[in-house]
Amino acid sequence: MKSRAAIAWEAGKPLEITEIDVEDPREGEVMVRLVATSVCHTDAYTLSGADPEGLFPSVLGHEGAGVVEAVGAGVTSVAPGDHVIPLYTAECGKCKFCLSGKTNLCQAVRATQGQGVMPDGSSRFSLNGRSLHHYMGCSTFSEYTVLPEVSLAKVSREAPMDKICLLGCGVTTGIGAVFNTAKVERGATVAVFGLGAIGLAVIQGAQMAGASRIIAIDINTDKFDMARQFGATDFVNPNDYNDPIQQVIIDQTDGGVDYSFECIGNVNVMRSALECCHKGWGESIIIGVAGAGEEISTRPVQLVTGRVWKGSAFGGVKGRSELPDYVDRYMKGEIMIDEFVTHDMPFERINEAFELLHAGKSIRTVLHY
Ligand code: NAD
Ligand code: AHE
Ligand code: ZN
Ligand code: ZN
Repeated sequence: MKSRAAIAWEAGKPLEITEIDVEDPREGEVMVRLVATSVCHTDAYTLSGADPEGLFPSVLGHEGAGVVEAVGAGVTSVAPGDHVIPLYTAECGKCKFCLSGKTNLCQAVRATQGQGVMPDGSSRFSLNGRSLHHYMGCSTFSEYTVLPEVSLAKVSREAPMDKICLLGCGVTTGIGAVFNTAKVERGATVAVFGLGAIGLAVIQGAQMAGASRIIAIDINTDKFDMARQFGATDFVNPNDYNDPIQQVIIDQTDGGVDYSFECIGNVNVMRSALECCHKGWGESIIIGVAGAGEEISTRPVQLVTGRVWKGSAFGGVKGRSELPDYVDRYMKGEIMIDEFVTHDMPFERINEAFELLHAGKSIRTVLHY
């Protein structure tokens, strides 16, 4: 199969739009025709060269939606014509992780996924005979892609793909982190660091959970209007203060917030996010992804005195069993997605989508195949 795709040849370089070859799905695999994809900051992070798992050349992209084109032997849960959302967090339902009831981090295909190949160790992508790596088990920056069956959520055919593609990462990650990881309760106070799609989705989740105060924090004040739309009640630009931002939040909240979320990927901000939590019970959730070699630190007394540091991947959501319901809730008007889409473009303009994200001018750019 020939497919339009954007190739990441090397770190820090724009993607090249070209036609690649995509092999048929093998046993347990599914070929999907993407209808829409968006660019998440994690794609930009990997393209920057900071991702220790980053491989080149590769076909990036992990926030998409499409239609099943063909299935390999033994595939039973989806069929051609089904509408699907690719999952970078698979759900096999059988591994130790899936059976634990404690995590969404299925490990069935995680090792090979990190090596940029399918579970059998080979790639389905090539250009002029040269093999290209897969990315996060999804590679949504190709019109046709191949995924393991366990990496697909089958969703309603009624839902617009150019919106529900955002449930493949950003929107689900933020809302899920609020409900599954932090378990924010009614009346709680919340601080959100970073107001991209992830931070805004956390704000949406916090409002749904009934938080009494939602403090939106960003150095780009253009993001505040959008944060207000999603339910933020307070707005803080750290650059307006001489004190460390954790002290500013502590002063504004009678000792600190009940929950904080780091949605940037900055290890210094992760520390601030922990330390602005209330003594005795405050919980800080790391969502942002930091580069190779970066480490977090704080004084142990911060934890000894009751603050809790947690992390969240894909919002703790089990994609195959839970994502169809997220789609249905969007269709019923219970989850806002449209508001995240600040730009729509043909797929060929994908490099502009990266530029807008880096410039802080977009929340999500949806690319149409
Ligand atoms: P984004 O670039 O759209 O948003 C980041 C925001 O942080 C921007 O508004 C920016 O102005 C702000 N920011 C940057 N430095 C800041 C600082 N020092 N203080 C306050 N604000 C600052 O990114 P996004 O797509 O929303 O992704 C956010 C992070 O979440 C990234 O690190 C991404 O890799 C990560 N992510 C993690 C998961 C997961 O499952 N854990 C899922 C998706 C994305
Ligand atoms: N490859 C990176 C890890 C990046 C990371 O933490 N990814 C998140 C999803 S980001 C989506 O935008 C995740 O799901 N992590 C769980 C996992 O298994 O990687 C690195 O630093 O090695
Ligand atoms: Zn993402
Ligand atoms: Zn599993």
